[in-house]
Amino acid sequence: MNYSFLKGKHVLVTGGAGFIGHHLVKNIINEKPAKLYIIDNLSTGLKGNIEDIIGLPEVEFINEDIAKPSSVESIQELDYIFHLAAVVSVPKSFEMPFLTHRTNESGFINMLELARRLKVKKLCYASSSAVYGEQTQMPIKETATLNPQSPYGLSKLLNEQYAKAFQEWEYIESIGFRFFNVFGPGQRADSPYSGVISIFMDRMQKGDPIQIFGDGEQIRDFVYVEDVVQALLLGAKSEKKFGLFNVGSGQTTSLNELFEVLRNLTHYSQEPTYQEARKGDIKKSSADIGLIKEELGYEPRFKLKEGLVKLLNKA
Ligand code: UD2
Repeated sequence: MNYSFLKGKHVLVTGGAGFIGHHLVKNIINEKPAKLYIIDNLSTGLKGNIEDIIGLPEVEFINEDIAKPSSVESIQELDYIFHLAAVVSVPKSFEMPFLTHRTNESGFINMLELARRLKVKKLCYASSSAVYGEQTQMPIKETATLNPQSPYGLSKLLNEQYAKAFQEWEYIESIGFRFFNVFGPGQRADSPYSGVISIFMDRMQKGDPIQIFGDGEQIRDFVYVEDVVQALLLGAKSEKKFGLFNVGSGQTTSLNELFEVLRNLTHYSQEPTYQEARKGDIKKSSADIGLIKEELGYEPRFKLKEGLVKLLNKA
């Protein structure tokens, strides 16, 4: 893909030390932007993810909380915002609804104000499949009736509504991406809030026991992180003034199937233990990716197994 539109531009990535963010930052740097700002308060992101990038003369790392207006005060010129900083876990959002609200909603409004102040060309931001909640029709299209079932899902829905309103009121152009289950290298495995693939992979490699919450028949669309980066960059490049798109692989896998694939890849010999489903856990989550393919030219490049092999080899 050609993302040379970023050459010589001023770009901000929030959450740039995080899982998706550091992959995005590496892709952006290759396009030779004039300036790349990275804001991250390192609450879940790791400075080590971007250590080599922080040293570059065109990069400015701002170790700040995105919900504070002061975090962006020093920025005086900007073409694109990629806003990924957020509380990203459904269980954590139940435990800490205020923190989720503050980070995800105040942080988003801070980005809208910044986009307005500096007349940014496009605000590309992480929404989530969590805006859908439990749905009956699979795969899920963007036109589905939204039904968030966690403080996290609610916060992302509010982001989308603000984005829509600010396009009408203030002419701010934005594209929101409803990420399904993103996986890949650099996703942390060391917290109960980590993604299931990173947890399973880590435990299998260490020979530790694995828990499956619920009956394991819940289905997910697991999308490789480089495909998510592709979607974000296509969004920034697009002429669309407003958009909301699913970002997935277009394929679904049950947790039991995932366990088997990973078990074979890692030669893990133990059986999982089944435990009660987690609060807010969605049974079926399957992405229809027709719209993003058609409108942005998105084409996922990694099937689940390929992505898992890359992850295993830490590509
Ligand atoms: C994903 C997103 C979340 C939000 C949500 C929307 C990730 C990491 N999280 O949450 O941000 O967008 O979708 O619905 O992509 N599980 C186990 N054992 C474990 C860990 C997890 O069985 O040790 C189960 C978990 O209960 C769930 C499934 O695996 O049914 C996937 O869990 P997850 O935390 O990776 O992602 P999910 O779908 O809850």
